[in-house]
Amino acid sequence: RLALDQAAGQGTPLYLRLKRSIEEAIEAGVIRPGDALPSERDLAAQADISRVTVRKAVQDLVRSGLLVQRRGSGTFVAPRVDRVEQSLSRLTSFTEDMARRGMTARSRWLDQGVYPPSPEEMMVLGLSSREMVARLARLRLANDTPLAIERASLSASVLPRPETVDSSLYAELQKTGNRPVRAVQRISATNLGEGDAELLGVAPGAAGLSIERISYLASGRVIEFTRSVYRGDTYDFVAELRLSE
Ligand code: 16G
Repeated sequence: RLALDQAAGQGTPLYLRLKRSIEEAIEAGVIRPGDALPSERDLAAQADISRVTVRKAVQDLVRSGLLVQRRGSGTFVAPRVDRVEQSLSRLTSFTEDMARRGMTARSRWLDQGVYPPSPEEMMVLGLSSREMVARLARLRLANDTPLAIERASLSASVLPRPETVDSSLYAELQKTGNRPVRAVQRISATNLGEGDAELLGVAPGAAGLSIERISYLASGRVIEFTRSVYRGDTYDFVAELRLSE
């Protein structure tokens, strides 16, 4: 049961007082990350205020990222994630990175198909307009927490049936001797658009890291072109720097 915050002065607007009590309930662990919030109607009845006031408080908390709304299923306390530290000097796969931390990598597939290449894919992967490209787009989760959206493109000659990749792309490439041995990665700041934010369970406009990876085989041939967005609130990329001789 949520009551209006009593500590706040009587002059404090009702929606701010409700907001404060929801924040306190989360801080105190009364409602935990992942828990559903009572419905707008129930909250209004419990606190004896109007639904408009409840909506305003809830919207504010969604905007600040403390609550998340999932279309059709309601409002939830945003999952809390410890920050993950990722080395920038080793060429590893998401599955390996998570396993090393004792977490299970999971994927929700968004696309697994073969398409005619875009001009950019032709250029980066060195494809002609007659060749095809395999695209693998997925939401990547650690245990059950979404961390990133990855959109990979590979020549379809290397991966003719992308729908057969079920958990690890690099493990699949390894089988055919096509696992990359070198990659160039570009990281830039971004604000998450509505669609990506919803998939990642954060507020629209939240900070993200946009990452482009181009991976190479030992022969120098480009094998993978991947564009990803990582949640800015969960990832730290770490690199070791040395004084050059
Ligand atoms: C990493 C790579 C991604 C690669 C994936 C393979 C970054 C930014 N991206 O997430 O380019 O496709 O690993 O992981 O590090 P998988 O073998 O688990 O599918």
